Amino acid sequence: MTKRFPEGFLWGTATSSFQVEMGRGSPSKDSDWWAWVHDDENIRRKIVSGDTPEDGPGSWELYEEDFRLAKKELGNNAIRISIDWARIFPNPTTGVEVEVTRDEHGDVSHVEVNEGGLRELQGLTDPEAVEGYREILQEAKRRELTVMLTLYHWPIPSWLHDPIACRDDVDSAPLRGWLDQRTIVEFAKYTAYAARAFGDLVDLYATINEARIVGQHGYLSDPPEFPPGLYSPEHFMTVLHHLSIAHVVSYDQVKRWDSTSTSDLGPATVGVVCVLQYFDPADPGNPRDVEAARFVEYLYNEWFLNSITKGDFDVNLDGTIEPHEQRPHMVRGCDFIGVNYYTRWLVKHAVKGGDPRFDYALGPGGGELTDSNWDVYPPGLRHVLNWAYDRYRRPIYVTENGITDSKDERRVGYLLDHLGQLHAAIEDGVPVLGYFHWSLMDNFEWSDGYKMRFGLYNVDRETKERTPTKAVPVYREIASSNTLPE
Ligand code: PNW
Repeated sequence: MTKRFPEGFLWGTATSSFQVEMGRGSPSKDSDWWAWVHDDENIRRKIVSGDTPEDGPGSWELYEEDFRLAKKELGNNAIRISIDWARIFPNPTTGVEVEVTRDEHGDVSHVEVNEGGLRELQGLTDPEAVEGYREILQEAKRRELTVMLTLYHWPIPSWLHDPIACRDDVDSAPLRGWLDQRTIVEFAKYTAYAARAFGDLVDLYATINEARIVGQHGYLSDPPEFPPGLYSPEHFMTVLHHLSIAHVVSYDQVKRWDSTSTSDLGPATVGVVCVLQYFDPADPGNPRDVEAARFVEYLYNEWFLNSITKGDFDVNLDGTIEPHEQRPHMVRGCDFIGVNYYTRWLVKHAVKGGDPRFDYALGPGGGELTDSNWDVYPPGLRHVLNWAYDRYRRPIYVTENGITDSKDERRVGYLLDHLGQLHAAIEDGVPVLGYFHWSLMDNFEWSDGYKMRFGLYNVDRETKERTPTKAVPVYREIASSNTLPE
């Protein structure tokens, strides 16, 4: 039977600014991620690959070509991109006065940005960056692509985070990024400004991309991987908690400062993007593995969504919400959940020597492995979609899903199998409204650099030429017919 998708289903691809923009035009150098991937010691210790984003696909200038591919070659009706906070505000916004409300726990609970503040912020932007993003977004609209804009897809300005100083001695580092609630206040200013400056061109906003990965790979990774390369359950929890608050305050800003409607989706639809994974115990017969897998699922898939949708801030991670952990005042909204799904992980008990609940290690599942050693497990997508809808009752977009496949042998199968599972989830009753494949083209895969090729199009590092992989005609057929082949 032909599998048809609901009318109006969004078909797209996803990218992020730091991963695709550079390579043509002015680079964005004033971020923690820039510092991290250029740091000699990180390169020497192989924490990062040594590849750098200035060799990227160059979308800062080649965006017209990208959107042409998306619309004409892939038959897509949507696109997910991000804007780079550090490019827009290379200099501090800390001097702009706003009213900050804190709750009885001392946490930021609201940031009030006024018209005067927005004018001041405007004066602090890099005008070339703002103009550049307006042109990019205008081009997407001209191509009649529904735009999902991610506000935070990982780099933060250098004036808020010195990841090298934090790596070397986090306690004495002055610029501590998401460990510090000052970053939340500045994020509120940036998102208020972005909603005002770009709102007439944006259909859907994602406040934050994968809070958990920012925490896990930055603060719970051994060996180090993402900035600032620490292993500390305590810092991990602080960062997750602060990213929850960052969602909350930025949700307020976008709702307040973007009142224009660009499509029949209505003004300012604001959600969040989470990576949800399928976790299994490495040995289902070993109670410690079973317990570890349960804890990891709670911590990695559930904690953040519970905080922003229910106000459940389970600070002590015991799975029950005591009165001081109930924070209904933090529930502002989350209009959709963006689900990034790639793989399944096996969880094994492994002693780390700190908080015993964090005594675990993750390994790939038992299926065939991709270039990144991630296991291909399509049923996990149907599982996490049902899981997210059962718990949170929000419309869902699959905001990322894709495979590293340098030989171009398995992307077609990966795509078809995952879309089959997505369709099954819709038949289960899950309101999935769109699918964004990661990624439109090969790009800068963070600490792994260019070796990991997620693109539907391969990119030549020198000429920037985009060459289709075998999945391009397949995805075009699906997107333009809104059906999955038999
Ligand atoms: C996502 N994991 O990150 C990001 O949103 C993208 O920027 C990135 O390029 C893409 O997925 C591919 O990695 C992830 O360890 C990073 O399971 C790590 C994991 C998952 C997603």
